[in-house]
Amino acid sequence: MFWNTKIECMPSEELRSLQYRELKSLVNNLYSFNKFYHDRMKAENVHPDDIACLADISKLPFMYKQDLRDNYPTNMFTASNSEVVRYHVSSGTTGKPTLVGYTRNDLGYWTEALARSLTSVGIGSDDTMQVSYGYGLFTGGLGLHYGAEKVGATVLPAGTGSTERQIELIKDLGVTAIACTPSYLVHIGDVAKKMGIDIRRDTKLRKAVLGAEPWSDNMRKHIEETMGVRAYDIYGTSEMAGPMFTECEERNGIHMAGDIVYCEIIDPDSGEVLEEGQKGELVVTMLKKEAMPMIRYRIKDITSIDNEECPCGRTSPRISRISGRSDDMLIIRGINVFPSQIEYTLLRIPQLAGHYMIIVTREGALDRMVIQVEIKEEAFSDKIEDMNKLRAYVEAELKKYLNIAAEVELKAPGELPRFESKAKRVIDKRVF
Ligand code: DLL
Repeated sequence: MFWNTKIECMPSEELRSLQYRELKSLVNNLYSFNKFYHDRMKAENVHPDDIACLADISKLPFMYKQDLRDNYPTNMFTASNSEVVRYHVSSGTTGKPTLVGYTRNDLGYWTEALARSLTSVGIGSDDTMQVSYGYGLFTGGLGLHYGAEKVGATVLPAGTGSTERQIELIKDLGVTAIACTPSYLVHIGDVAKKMGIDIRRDTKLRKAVLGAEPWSDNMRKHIEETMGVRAYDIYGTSEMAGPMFTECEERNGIHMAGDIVYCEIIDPDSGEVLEEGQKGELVVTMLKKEAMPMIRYRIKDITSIDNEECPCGRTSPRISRISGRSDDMLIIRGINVFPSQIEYTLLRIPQLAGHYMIIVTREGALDRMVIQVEIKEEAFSDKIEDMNKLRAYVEAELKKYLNIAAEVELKAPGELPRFESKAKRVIDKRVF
């Protein structure tokens, strides 16, 4: 099912020439009318005339989150206050927040992107969709709300929190689809079980649109097997607009609508553009943004790109699931490891539940990593030797697949923190 067949299935050649035209006019406009972009291009000795084909985009300078911070709140805006109709604010972990502004058209194509995405996973007017992302400054709630309304779904704006009430609503209102973080859905599953509600048997919930944090294929399997819900990955960042793009039914990568965004993958160290299929840092150019343009914005998420037409018929490039952020990568005694790889390895082990924490400390010159992970109710045993055996097995698996020595602490069901919005599973206490 397509929302906008003409664009979604546009022949690749045509799509690329559309992208080039959009890029060219964007660069011309910004060079002429925007001080930030003009100065940045001048400093790098690039002129709009140097952009003679799509690949020439690599001549343009990168943009960084720091640019948004330095120009906080509105110095990078290219629309006047009377044209801006919405703000969202991303809190971030350090420094000033970043402010994102939207014109009416910006809200329009954001919603269009979500309408295409939801349609591609089979969510439409027959669905009742519970939006359990945060509403407010975070983009998740309002973004999915508008997208779901656009496709005609009945929207339940649940937001985060009051989990028991959310579960009652899922049951009472016949909710068929939910949008939330993967970690929150796992929590919903656990709480439902405690309430004596079997999501698969007692509710109509069948689809979940999960994102805003990295999650692994094994987390997907865990969710699908325990709850009977088909889970789809949704991706986006507040600088792009918010949540925007999902996998289709094929689930072989996230479709990055080519008329809205142009994606590149670069080597994080050298900044060189990498070949299709190679893993690196995602760089996006938003082709339609009005209030706050983004050219070659370095998101820092690690992924790869696939330009092959998808069996679903869509021609937009696809990115592989995000393996983490380049700045979230842990270096433990010289070995690079992403938290999502740890998750993947843990959730291969059937006795373990989807709740874990990674704690890194430094003792003397040595890094120490402790992984706390909950055991499933049915796998929990009072016998110390059983638990020791399982612990040793988990440690050996981590060593085998990731080549890291980690100490594992097994936790009883319910012992570790639960997250309603983005999970914060890594505590790195090292001082660099
Ligand atoms: O998290 C937007 C969003 C809301 C996406 C709801 C999906 C669903 P930010 O708060 O700006 O925006 O955070 C963006 O979150 O750079 C990634 O590191 C991470 N992220 C978002 N979606 C995924 C995903 C929203 N599907 C940052 N897989 C991004 C992995 C994700 N990481």
